[in-house]
Amino acid sequence: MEKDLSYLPLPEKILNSLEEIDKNIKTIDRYFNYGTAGFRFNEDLLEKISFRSGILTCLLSMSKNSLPYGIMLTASHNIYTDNGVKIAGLKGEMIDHNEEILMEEIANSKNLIETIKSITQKLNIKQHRCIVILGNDTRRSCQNLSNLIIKAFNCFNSCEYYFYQTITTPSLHFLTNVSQMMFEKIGIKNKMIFPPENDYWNFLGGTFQNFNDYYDKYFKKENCKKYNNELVIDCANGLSGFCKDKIKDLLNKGIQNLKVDFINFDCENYEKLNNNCGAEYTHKERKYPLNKEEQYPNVIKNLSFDGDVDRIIYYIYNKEIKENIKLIDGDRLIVLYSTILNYFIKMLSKNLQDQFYQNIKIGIITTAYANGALMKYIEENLKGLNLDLAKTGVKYLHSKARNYDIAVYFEANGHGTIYCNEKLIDKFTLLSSLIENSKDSQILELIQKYISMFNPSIGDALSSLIATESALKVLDFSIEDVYLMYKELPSLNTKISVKDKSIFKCNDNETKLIQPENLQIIIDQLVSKFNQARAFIRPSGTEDVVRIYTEAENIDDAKLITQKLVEELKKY
Ligand code: G16
Repeated sequence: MEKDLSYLPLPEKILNSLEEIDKNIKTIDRYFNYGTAGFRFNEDLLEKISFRSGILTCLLSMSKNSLPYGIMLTASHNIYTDNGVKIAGLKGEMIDHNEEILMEEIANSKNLIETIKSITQKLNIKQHRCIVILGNDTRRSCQNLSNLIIKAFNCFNSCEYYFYQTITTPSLHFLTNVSQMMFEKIGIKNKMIFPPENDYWNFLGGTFQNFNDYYDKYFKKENCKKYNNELVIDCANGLSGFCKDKIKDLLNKGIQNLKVDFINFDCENYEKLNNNCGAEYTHKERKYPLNKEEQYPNVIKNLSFDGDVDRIIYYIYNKEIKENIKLIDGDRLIVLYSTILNYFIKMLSKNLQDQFYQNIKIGIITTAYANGALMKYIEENLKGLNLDLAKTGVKYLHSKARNYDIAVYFEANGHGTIYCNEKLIDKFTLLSSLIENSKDSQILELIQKYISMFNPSIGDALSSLIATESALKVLDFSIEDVYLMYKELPSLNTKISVKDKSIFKCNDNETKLIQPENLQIIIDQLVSKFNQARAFIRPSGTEDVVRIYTEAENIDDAKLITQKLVEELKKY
């Protein structure tokens, strides 16, 4: 970045007060990196990072002419003793790579004042008004860490902030986006008015109801026969437990006869968070979460959220199956959403259908964790949709999604959304101009109403929930029908601790290790001995572990490959 001398330095008084607070916070001697989903460490390591993240978020807002930014305190799927700081930037999306670099610079600075001065210059800050919102999950360390962030806000004379307190991660991203729209509407000269949290719930409830009412009015022919209208939600003892009544109300808005019950909703006993329950547990262990079998043994359709409600994993209950349970994971959600989009598009008259596929570029984005059978299914059944692989982390999938008009992006772990490009509205207008009959216009409207249920900023488990239930109802699918759409290859997800995970470096889409080179040679030789086998190793960006993914023609082969790789990793 070129030096620009026209920036406006922060007054010494502010710098001194920031330094005064900072020096009283315990310094930890290690490097902190902004990982897959922000800074994520044990709660004891996060005090300085939180305070300094508060400072940088203010500077980022200043650099964008006071555009509101957001901070979320959460460690999502991690153990209750961890926590994390994640920043929501433009449009409520994850911050960009340059902003992440500044986050690391300030978090690791040995001379805070000098670093702030240099960042102020790099960002070419020309005014000091900043607007920030803050939210946190249900962890015990949130109160202390949020206080530290607020201390940072209070050091700036012209900081306007709103603290939403306990709130889900996707809603904080959503509200950052709404705050930015609000700010632009109010005009830079006026005092900021922050959107209430209810704007988020109204968005979900409104779009859910709107889609289902419209479908029932213009398209519904007969009552559902296969749709399961009983659902049990596992709250991971986290944020969805905190807002379970709102979730119940939300579901009633779109599908009145859906009977919903909750398990694992105790978010007051901290140590229960994600413990033998939640989306990460169900997905990785492939076991029923705690209390499911005891409390609701007769309900077939179930789902688990993760701690901060950005991931969702459906599972099918069958009392005969105790291990390797049947999941509707992110892979299968991709198939379901692509299927319903295709189903709507195919309802259009032939000419408009062709125009749709020609003008609107639809993509499917996933990661190396996607099952080999999903890739095959897309190739064979969803022709015309482009498939793209990204690195783990929704921020990477989201950035690839920008290359499409509509992108269905999901990680196998249940984190994702349907992204729509800004140009999509113009493209729909173009298609509308070609319409010759009113049915086509209703179908285009229906498609738009369907995709409007998805959180535009980030993966959101509640958006996925209402979009899944709507799709199941429209297609009149039982949850088993989704599972039977393709036969997955048996796979295993394993994690192990190593001395230093930073020595493991991957290629762009994380399918191979670049370093240690000989370990990749071992993986290649090993998988070549088995049918349809694939394996990769990558360092986690949210936990202090290395992850192993293995898939093969049968589970015994997958277990054997995993076992050998675990042995190899013990050498590191
Ligand atoms: C976060 C990210 C996800 C990622 C997951 C695991 O999820 O948002 O995109 O898949 O971590 O990442 P890693 O394998 O690098 O540890 P969450 O739900 O914990 O925020």
